[in-house]
Amino acid sequence: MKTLNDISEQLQTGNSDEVIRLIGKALAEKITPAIILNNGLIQGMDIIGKKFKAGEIFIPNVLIAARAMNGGIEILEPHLAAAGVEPKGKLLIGTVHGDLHNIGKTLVNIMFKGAGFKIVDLGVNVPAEKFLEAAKQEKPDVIGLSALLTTTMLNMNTTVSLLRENGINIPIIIGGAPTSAQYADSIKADFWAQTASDGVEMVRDYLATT
Ligand code: B12
Repeated sequence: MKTLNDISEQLQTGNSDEVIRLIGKALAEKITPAIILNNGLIQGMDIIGKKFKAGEIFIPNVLIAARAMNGGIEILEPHLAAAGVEPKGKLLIGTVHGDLHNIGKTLVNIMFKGAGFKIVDLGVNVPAEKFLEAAKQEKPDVIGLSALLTTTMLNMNTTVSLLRENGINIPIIIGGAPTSAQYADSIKADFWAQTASDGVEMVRDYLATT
């Protein structure tokens, strides 16, 4: 549908004003909010994720597309709520204790939000206890841990152990430059993703089969 394609394209170029105008147009054309979200905004963000993964575009492109996505979601949110559209899942995420890097985590949030997830972001330098408390309170579908330092990545181990010892069996995905699939296995995290888009694909596939 033309208006939905236009939304996807304008999102990819980061044209927030056009995205917002086109959402209004789509609503006036009686396209449902869920279709606007899935076939316009999320579709556009999916393409951005794939291009980023392929190295065809870079972080600034992702960030401007994300800004347009956020603007679009803001306009669409009341219509989605009124139509009773449920988020695809909830991601609880944070950068582990001792670590202040947040750019990678922000990209992970953007990609998950783009895939229709609700995000609960605990920020940076997050102690294991805070993850535990939030996991109990928020009951997310997946928990994401980020670390960029070889020293702080050890705190992923502490966090996973504390969550498991306290009976939290929610799937955990870890990521960040020094981490690896082997490391994820060794600390009994459920998933490891090299990039934000890989993470979305893994979690989406996993939740679709449960
Ligand atoms: C920017 C940066 C900083 C900024 C952070 C600003 C911010 N707001 O985030 C500042 C200046 C604060 C900083 C500080 C430090 N930094 Co620094 N920093 C970097 C740098 C240049 C870029 C990191 C980055 O943002 N990359 C871009 C993002 C998009 O990539 P990413 O984080 O890897 O995330 C991607 C994936 O890994 C994945 N991902 C990440 N997290 C997660 C989580 C999940 C769940 C999933 C699924 C995926 C995922 O998805 C992302 C997108 O695909 C790197 C070098 C580098 N090239 O990586 C050094 C680097 C990480 N820093 C380093 C160091 C040593 C430090 C300091 C200790 C320096 C110092 N002596 O003070 C401090 C530590 C501060 C602290 N306690 O955390 C070292 C780490 C070495 C090591 N292996 O331990 C690096 C590698 C530089 C180097 N070569 O020495 N740093």
